[in-house]
Amino acid sequence: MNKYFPEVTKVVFEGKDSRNPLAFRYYDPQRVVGGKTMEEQLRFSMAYWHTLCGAGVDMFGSGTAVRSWGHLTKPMDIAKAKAEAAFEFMSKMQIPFFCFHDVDIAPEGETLEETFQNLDEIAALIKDLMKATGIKLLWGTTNLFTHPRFMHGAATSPNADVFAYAAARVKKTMEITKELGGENYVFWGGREGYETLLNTDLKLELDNLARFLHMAVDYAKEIGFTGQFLIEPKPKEPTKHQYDFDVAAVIGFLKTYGLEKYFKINIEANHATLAGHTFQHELRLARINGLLGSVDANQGDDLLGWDTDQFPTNIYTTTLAMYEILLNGGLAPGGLNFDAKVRRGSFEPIDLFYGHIAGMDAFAHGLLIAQRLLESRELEDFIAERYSSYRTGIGEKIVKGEVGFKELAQYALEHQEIKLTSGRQELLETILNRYMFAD
Ligand code: XLS
Ligand code: CA
Ligand code: CA
Repeated sequence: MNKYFPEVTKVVFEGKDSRNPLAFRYYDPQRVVGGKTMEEQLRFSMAYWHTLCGAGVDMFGSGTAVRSWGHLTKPMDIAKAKAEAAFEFMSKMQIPFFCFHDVDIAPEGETLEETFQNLDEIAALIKDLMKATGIKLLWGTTNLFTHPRFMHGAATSPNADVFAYAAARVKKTMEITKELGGENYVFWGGREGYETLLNTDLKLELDNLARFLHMAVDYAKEIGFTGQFLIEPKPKEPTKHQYDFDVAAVIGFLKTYGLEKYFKINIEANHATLAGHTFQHELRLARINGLLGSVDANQGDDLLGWDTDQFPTNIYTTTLAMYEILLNGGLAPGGLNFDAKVRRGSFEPIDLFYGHIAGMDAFAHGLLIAQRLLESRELEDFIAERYSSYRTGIGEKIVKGEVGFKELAQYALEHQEIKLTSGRQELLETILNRYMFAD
C-alpha cells in the first residue's frame, strides 16, 4: 500500500538521539514498560474524522488541506479512497486501532435505506482492509449532530420522530461496530444539551436521554454486541450547556438512571480543560469510581476557550495522564484515540504524520516517566503519610464507621492541641521535575 502517501515509508523507532522527523524517538512498540509492551499500554488509535475527513475549514475560511484523493468527485469514490488511505496511513504509522462515526466512512444517501446501503458497502471494504493489515476497531459512534434534523438534539430533541430516527442510526452503527469487531462503542452528547431553559423541558430531555441509552443496552444484548459502552463528557460546544458536562455529571447521570453497570467514560483532554478541570482530575475521578474506560488524546490551547483538538505535545500532561492510566491497570479494551487535527496552516499530507508522531512520542515519553515515578513511590508514599492519621486511633475509627458526632466531640474535647503538617506542594513539584528531566 503506497498510493496515497508516497512521500512516507514506514515510521519506525530510532531512539531519542534521532533527528529524523519521520521516526519515533520514544515510541518503541515492543519495548516492555510496566509489564506490558508499549503497544499494549498505549493502544493508539487514529480518529477517522480528523485524519481522513478534516479539510481545514474554519468559520472564516474554506478548506486548505491538500489530499491525494482531492480530485475525486463522486461521494462513494471518495469514501473508498479515504478507507484505503486510512489503512495505508495507519500501517505506515504503526497505529493499531481506529475510531469512526458512521458519516465519516460513508456518505449519507437520499433516503435512510440508501444511507444504510452506503454504510454496508464501505464497512465491507473496511473489513477487508482490517484483515489485510491486522488493524482493529477501537470504537464506533454515530454522528447525531451535523445534519440539520438534529438542530434541537437527537435523544433529547423535543421531536419524537427525531428520537426514533436517531435510534435507527445508532442501531445501524452498532451493528457495523459489531461486524468489525469493535471493542467499544461511544456516545458523545453531540447536541444533547440546551441553549435556553425558556424553551426546554429539562426533566423530559434527561429522562429521554436515559431511555435512549437503556434501549442501546437492550439492543446490544439482543444482537450479542459485547463491546464496552462509553460516554464522552464535554461541558459546552455545540450547545451552551451539554448534559454530559464532565465526569462528575456523567457519574451522577448514570447512577440516577441505573446505567452505571453498562457504561464507562471516554475522557477527552480538551473537554476536561473546557470544563475547568485538568485532564488528570477527570482521569482520576473516573478511575477511583471504576469508570475509566478510554481516552481521547489531544490538548486545548490555554489562551483559546474552545475545543481546538490539537495533537498532544505537553509532556507534563501526558506523564500525569499515563500515571493515572498505569494506576488503572491500563485502558483495555479502551485506548488512546488521537481525536486531534493538524492546524489549518499545516495543510500538507506529511503534516498528518508529524502530528501523529508528536502525539505518539509525547504519550510514550509520558509513559516512561510515569512508570519511573510510580516505581519510586515518591508521590504515593507522601500521600500515604499525609493521611496516616486515618490508619490508627480516632482516624481508624472514623474510617471503620465506629464513631459518630457524640464520640468525636468527646475526643475533640480531650485532644484540643492539633498538629498539622505541610502539604509540600513546591517540593513535590520539584520531585516531579526531577523525573521529567531525568533524561
Ligand atoms: C467532539 C467530540 C467527538 C467525539 C465523537 O467534540 O470530541 O469527536 O469524540 O463523537
Ligand atoms: Ca472526542
Ligand atoms: Ca474535542
